[in-house]
Amino acid sequence: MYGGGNVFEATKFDTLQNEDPVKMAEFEARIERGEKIEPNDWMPELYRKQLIRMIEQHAHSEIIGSLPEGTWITRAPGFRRKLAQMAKVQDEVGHAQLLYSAAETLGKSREQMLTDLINGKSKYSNVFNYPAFTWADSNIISWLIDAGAIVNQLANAKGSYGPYCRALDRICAEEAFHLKYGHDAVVHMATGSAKQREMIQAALNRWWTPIMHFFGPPDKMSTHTEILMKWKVKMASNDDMRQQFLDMYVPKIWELGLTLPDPNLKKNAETGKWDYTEPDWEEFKRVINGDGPCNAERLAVRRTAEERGAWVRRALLNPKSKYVKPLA
Ligand code: FAQ
Repeated sequence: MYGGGNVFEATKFDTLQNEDPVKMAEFEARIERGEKIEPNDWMPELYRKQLIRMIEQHAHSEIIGSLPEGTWITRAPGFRRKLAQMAKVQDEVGHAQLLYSAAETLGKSREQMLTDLINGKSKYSNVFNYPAFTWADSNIISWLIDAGAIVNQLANAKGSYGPYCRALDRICAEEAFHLKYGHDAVVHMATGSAKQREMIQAALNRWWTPIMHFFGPPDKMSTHTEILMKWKVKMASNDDMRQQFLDMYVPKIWELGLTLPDPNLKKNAETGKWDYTEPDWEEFKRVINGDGPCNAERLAVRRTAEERGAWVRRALLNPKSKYVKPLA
């Protein structure tokens, strides 16, 4: 039943008992028929709050997610890779803009969302709280984190909330380039010198647990999946997305002669699903609640960016500023 567990210190919301049952039935019938819900349409408060929570976290993940790869722009090997890395990071920040706009249609201001991020009130993806020690770490992010993001986003782009789905469609188009870029970079290292192979293998070992965590807690521990799937916000459960990722990418990783740090990882012939060792969910819990290796550093960088950009926002909002054209 929705709202039961609080395993991961998940956000608690009110139930649906105050909603008008007639409107509620119409709303759910529309979703059942596959119609899109648009910002001015009637929606239960819980749908609104859940969407704000999820889209906002997604937007934060994009801007915070640009930080580990961003630090590699100046150190990327060669001018071509520097340019590509810069373009990718710029795209991720652009995705955040699209997502903040989608979340704003539900009534929460961008300022409030950013305030909640830098005060540590809002979550963002676990993976971006880990360091990118080497260029190989950056490549693993570009390939496999983007791959995970695409599995999630392609599914959810077919969901029920119009503005979020349209943002996801645009994001997926760009992510497809990121995936090729990341794959190319990993292939380059995996087929390079012994040192390059060693670096990419070490990075893969470091990132495997965070990647397994990326799709969220196992379904039996997930707080929001039931209601989000009922309302077609999430189009597959956490475990199903994780399985889909394993299906698509484990063979590609093995093809490169790389190994994965889980001796139990194998496709089960009977179930058709991947067996794996449960990643440490206590670690996941700590990381998403602020106590990962880089949480403090990531938020400090974001805070500095807010402070440094404050004068631009002030100038834009000042009607007397010579940089601001009055609205026609
Ligand atoms: N990290 O009940 P559930 C990217 C939290 S974009 C942190 O299962 P839900 C692009 C969850 O919020 C990556 N927290 O939650 C890129 C909840 O806490 P709350 C981001 C997590 O919502 C690539 C609690 O645990 N993508 O990478 C995580 O049903 C490369 C209970 O969990 C999205 O945000 C996690 N991994 O399912 C950028 C996609 N998992 O909020 C740069 C949209 C769970 O109650 C470089 N979001 N939690 O306090 C979703 O699809 C869903 O929100 C899930 C989680 C699947 C992430």
